[in-house]
Amino acid sequence: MPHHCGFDFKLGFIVMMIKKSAAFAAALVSASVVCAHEDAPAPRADSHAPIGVMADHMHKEGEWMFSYRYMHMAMDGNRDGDERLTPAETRAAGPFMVAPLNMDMEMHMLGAMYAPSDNVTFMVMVPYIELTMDHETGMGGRFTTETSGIGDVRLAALLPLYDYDGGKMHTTLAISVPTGSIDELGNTPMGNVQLPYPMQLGSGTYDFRPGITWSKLNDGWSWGAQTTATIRLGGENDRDYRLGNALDAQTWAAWNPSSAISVSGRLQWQAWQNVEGADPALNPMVVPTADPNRRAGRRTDLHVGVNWLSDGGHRVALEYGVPVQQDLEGPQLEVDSIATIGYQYAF
Ligand SMILES: [Cu+2]
Repeated sequence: MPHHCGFDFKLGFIVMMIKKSAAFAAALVSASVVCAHEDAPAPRADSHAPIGVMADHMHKEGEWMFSYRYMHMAMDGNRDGDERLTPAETRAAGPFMVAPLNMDMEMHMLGAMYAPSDNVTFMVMVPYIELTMDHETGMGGRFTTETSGIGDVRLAALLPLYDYDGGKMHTTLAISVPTGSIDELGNTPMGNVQLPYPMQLGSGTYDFRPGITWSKLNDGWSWGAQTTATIRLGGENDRDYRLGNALDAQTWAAWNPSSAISVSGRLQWQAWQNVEGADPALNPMVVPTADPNRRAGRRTDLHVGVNWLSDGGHRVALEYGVPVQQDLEGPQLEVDSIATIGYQYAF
């Protein structure tokens, strides 16, 4: 009997050791999986910025990421400076024959990221844009113009500047390629004519978009900040104009009650200049959107968002924002809301 017990004990011990080493092996495997991911030591929903932020993170060597975003910006009513204008006041400001009433901007954006090494992450973003604008003439007639198609494709390299103890900084060097059409026509009371600047799908110029991003993961929460410039390269585009340069600065904070969910707040400030030159096919006396000197503005938006991270590198995120300040060299249509939904898969 004692012998039997000893034998049982030995067998039990061996089984226990096998179980332990299996657990140890499993721990090693999961540790190496975690180490291979960009979010070492453990994946967190807030290791990516709110979904409205682009080029916010780098990847580790050999990692890929594919993403899809749907963005909707709703613009309703006109504004000059920070004063709201009725359609009649908008026409009187020129005077113009036509006032824009509202505009919907929808964008489907496909993105890919790949890191050939820890020292560079490449990114490509391809937008598909759908624009709709409603107008009112001085006689009270209404009409709608619509355009859709591929926008300007963006190519970027993200380069690390700093990575220590959850704090990271990288620079983004991006070029926007003029793949979007600037020859979009639409049916108006004046016939099938060239549409004004905000209804075109691209800039018509190569644009340099340098940026810097900071982020810091803390226990249970994180923050980040990013600033990006848009600099139109070369001279005018094929239609004898160039869109204004732009500057963007933003900061966000995210709270994660669990590693799978984070809730964020984000404040974004943007400023952009007027159009230089002019499309000779556009008459600025007709509608304010055709006037190159009524395009500039500054705006601050406040966004709230949610990121959800599942096992296997799938992320789903939502963000919704409204302007808290808007100053336009108008009359110009004012922004009322910005909504973004996105899906990201990293492996
Ligand atoms: Cu990524």
